[in-house]
Amino acid sequence: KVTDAVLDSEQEVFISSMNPFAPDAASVASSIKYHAEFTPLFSPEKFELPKAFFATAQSVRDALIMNWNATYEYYNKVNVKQAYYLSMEFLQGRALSNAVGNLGLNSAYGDALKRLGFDLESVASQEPDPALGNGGLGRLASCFLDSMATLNYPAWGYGLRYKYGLFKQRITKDGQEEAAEDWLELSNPWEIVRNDVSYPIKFYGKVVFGSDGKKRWIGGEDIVAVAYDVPIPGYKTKTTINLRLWSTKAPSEDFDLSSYNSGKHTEAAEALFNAEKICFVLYPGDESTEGKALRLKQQYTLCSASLQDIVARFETRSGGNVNWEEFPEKVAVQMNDTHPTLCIPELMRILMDLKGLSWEDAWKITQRTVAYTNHTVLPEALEKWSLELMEKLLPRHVEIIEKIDEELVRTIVSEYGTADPDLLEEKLKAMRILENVELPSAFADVIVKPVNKPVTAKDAQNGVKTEQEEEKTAGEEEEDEVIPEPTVEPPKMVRMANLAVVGGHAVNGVAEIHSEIVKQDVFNDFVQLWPEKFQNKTNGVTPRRWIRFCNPYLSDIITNWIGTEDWVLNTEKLAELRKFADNEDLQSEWRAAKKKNKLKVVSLIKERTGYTVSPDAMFDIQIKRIHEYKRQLLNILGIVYRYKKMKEMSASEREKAFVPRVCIFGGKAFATYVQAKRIVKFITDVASTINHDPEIGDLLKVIFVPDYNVSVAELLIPASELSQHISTAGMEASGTSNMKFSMNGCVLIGTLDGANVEIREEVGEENFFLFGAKADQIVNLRKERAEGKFVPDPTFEEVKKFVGSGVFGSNSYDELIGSLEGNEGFGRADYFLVGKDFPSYIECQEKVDEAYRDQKRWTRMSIMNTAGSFKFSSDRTIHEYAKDIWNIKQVELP
Ligand code: T68
Repeated sequence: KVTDAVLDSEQEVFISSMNPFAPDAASVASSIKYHAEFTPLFSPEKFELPKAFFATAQSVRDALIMNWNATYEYYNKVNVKQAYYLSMEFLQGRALSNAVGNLGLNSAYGDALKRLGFDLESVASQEPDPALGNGGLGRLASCFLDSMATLNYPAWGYGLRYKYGLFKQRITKDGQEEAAEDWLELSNPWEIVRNDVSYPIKFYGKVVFGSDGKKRWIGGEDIVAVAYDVPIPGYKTKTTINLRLWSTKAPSEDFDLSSYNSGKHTEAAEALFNAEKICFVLYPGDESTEGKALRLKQQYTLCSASLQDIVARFETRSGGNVNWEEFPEKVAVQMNDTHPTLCIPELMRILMDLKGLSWEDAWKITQRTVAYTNHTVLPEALEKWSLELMEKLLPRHVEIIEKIDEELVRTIVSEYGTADPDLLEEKLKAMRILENVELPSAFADVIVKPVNKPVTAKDAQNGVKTEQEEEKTAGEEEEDEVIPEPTVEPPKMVRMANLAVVGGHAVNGVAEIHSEIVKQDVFNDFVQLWPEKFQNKTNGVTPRRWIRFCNPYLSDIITNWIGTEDWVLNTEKLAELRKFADNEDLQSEWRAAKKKNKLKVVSLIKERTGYTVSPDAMFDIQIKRIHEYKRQLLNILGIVYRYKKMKEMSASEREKAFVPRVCIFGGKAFATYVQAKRIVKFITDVASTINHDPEIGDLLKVIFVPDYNVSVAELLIPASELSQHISTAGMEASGTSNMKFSMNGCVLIGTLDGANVEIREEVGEENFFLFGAKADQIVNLRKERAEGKFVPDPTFEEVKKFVGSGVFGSNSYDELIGSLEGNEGFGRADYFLVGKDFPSYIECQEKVDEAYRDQKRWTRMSIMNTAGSFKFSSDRTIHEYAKDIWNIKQVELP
């Protein structure tokens, strides 16, 4: 009889005989050759780079799978509490170097590939960059997975397997163009298709009472979610956790064979297409109703498949002895922003309708299980769904949401009473989950005043704003003249953030200042009710990918000077560099490493843009999504100002006055975000004029690196000397690239926003270039602008005029520059306060030049940044989530 013990011991023998920590180059080479031979993807005669990549990846995957199985088995055996990180985005970046590095197999794989006539770096660069995310939120999720595995936390990621990642960006003479990112074209060597792990997902249909008197959701459209598993190795540990991505397909019986045979091929396959299209793209356009429905289907698929899977695992591990009250002691679900908020009604539905629990029990369990992370305070980014759409697509969930809303109204009424109707009305308006929806009938006569202000037909056509939004943007637009008749009903909406706050046991922001704004502004009314729910968890990034692997030159220097490589796991050790900050030997090694990284970027720029830049100039970088609040426009206008000043000087004056700079931009603009696309176009126009101006030469170059992604960041960040984090104060929740830059010895220029505030505290204010208005001044500044009290600085007027003079081509940039005008013109009257911050930005940039001229001082600043960046490891962040929110313990595999 094969017992568990026999299985365990056999497995252990098997694992240790194939110890992934100790294979030599010869056995690795034979494993690569084996996979090359049996990889059916390429022609058998040739063994070229793409094939070398796939064969190497498959060989690494063997090692991963052993650890991954062992990890899963062990968690099953000890039945630990597990955390599940649900995210619509995981921005993983390439996996090969990361896996080889985490397994400690760099030299084995390096040597093996050398024997086969390749080098590891070129092989690794063959890997397509999986872009299943668009920016900070998705990359954070991936950094978290690395830390969870490294720290031996029992935790998994759940996401969607999009067929096409975030679009590929091309830069043409017209600006940004988007093309499909077919990252799966040659297949994904890291994933394991789990046809044995699939769940039914339902849309539409109706709710009926079953014979037992319980609600049932029946009919509608059925699809199937299939699991694709991606093993996630930790650094120097056997723990290998799982990222489970769902793909969608139609149930096999949905293929209409008789239609197909009668020649109606398209109709026969309609159900197939309908199911598969859910996972076609990340962020399908959602202007149309179909687009909105598709996005909602994506979110529901993630929530439903993941929760069915989690519940099934809980039941299995309970071994026929299920006690639902224990569910929150075995499961923690973290919702990465509001996109997975449907977890709340879905878990309620599963517990009540499928497992027979009462509302009260299901609600207690749900609340204790789920927690929510907020990543934005921008009102337009707080998700809302049309109630009408949701009712059609998810009728049972809407019933549950209505009941949650009703319970919330009960709580609010009992907290605030009815004595002050204005106060009660205000609270209900701010806190209810359902917006523009009458009060539940039980409360119909509690409130005398109508809860929702009627809007005019004209408003409705223009897209109705809530009062909350109206307050936020007050002063930006002239009040619309109120036309009395006819009035229409404002759209009924479901506010996902409110649902997430009500349904979860913890709500966290992602940097100290952001969590304060969340508490004092966005969710202030909820804080008064449940102060204990609100927390801060300052973001972090993995030091493995973001120093150790992307910057081997700097890593070796750090290890030599600190005397150990432990800093990769205990970043506090980086602080020891402080005592060598003025040491001339360290300084010259430090500069040499930076230079080597800059040389790599010189090649990248040549290859991607055709421009030649000097590695001796200062590399000044801003890479992030293109967004008005991130203020790439402030940066480029600063460059325009610098260029104008240069043109007014003689050659020798110019050289004395300015430090040579290569100003590098990278980032994608959302395809329908017109103003962001104008910014891209403007940057590339300015670049083209300046880069071709023979008078300027190497003194100033402007580069827009097309198709920015994780792999490009891994090259640019180590090479950067100055990095820009210049958002309008209060608008960037945290930022995480600021952390990566600081770790890699870049000096930051930035506003007091997001994690900049904490970075500056850690690295020292003398090692950070600060400028701009503070978050608590912004509201007043906007008001002043609106009232016409703002007097723009002459430098700002000068630069706008210069742009208008046509130096950068025939384009007028009216809409772009017009958006910066004070009180009239194109829309938002410099809502992001570019004009207000311009003079202090320019002044600060002069200080940057001055500091850079003194290379000793600059290198000291650079070292102090790396030394002071230790707090920003995602290991620290994950420990905090594990302790304060998930209540999970580290479990080391035997
Ligand atoms: C980012 N948010 C924050 N959102 O902007 C950034 N939003 O400050 C923070 O550091 C980071 O999250 C991690 O906390 C995003 O990246 C999105 O990408 C997004 C996507 C869909 C809808 C709304």
